[in-house]
Amino acid sequence: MPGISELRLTNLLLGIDEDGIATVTLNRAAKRNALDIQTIEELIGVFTALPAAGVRAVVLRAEGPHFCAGLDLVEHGREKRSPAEFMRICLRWHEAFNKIEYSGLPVIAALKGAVVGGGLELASSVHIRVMDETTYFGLPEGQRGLFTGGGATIRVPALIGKARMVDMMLTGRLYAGEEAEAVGLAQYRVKDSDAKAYELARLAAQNTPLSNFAVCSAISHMQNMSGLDAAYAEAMVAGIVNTQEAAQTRLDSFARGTAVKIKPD
Ligand code: 1HE
Repeated sequence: MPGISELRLTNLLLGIDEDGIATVTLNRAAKRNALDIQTIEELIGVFTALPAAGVRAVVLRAEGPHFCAGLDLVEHGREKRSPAEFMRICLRWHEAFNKIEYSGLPVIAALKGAVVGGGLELASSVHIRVMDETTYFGLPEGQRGLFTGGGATIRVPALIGKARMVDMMLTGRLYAGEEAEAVGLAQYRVKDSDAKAYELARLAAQNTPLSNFAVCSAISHMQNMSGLDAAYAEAMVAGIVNTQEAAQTRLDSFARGTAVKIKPD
């Protein structure tokens, strides 16, 4: 498994600051950050290496005015892929987006402009989505003679429900602004999505890494289980997380009355 320093990136930019906040930037603005196979392979490499690199939270952002225009339609049209070839490509997309969702690291996406098709599939794999006033969401696959292949059929209904996803794909309906936030496509709607994403990443980074690992992997795994199995798995995870050494100072400070109280401002 290549470490961070061995990654050769052309379509992504990667930085890690002194607080362990990583920034992954989609860097194909001239192509509206369309996802070609090179970008997918780079996402797999980056999100494989980040958990082992002492990172505490990740901001996923984009260069240019659009977050991501989805599948690279030009590459796809040019390559004239067979069904088997495209199925294998979809499996690489799943690998990339599963690496994000199950990474154990909080991944916060700073959205803007188009978040469409595969761009929405990518955005729906992160843990917190922050949109700005330019952000809009769509699934134009139906209009392009295509179908989703990067996990949208699982993740998008989990956010907004099956009926809304079907409508988006059949009619090309776009969601933006207050409506997009209200249906659940983003948890935050702000003026500057980059700034808010970093603020949230810094907050999440204050939690113990083991708690964040559980939040950013166990909850997703549990959604795939029966209720009975999920409850059992929850008890197992809590057994490990809630007895961790790193929590002791936090418990002690609560007992002394010096811990922060959980109240609205
Ligand atoms: C692209 C792509 C792309 C732009 N693949 N090259 N996704 C879509 O159906 C969305 C397609 N894109 C658009 O509708 C528009 O480009 C945008 C609304 C996102 C932006 O519009 P605009 O006017 O700012 O840019 P543009 O002039 O359309 O595009 C600028 C360049 O980016 C241009 O290349 P150039 O070499 O002519 O300058 C475009 O060709 C290129 N570009 N979007 C390739 N998507 C696993 S299955 C998933 C299935 C899907 O994702 S379907 C959804 C596909």
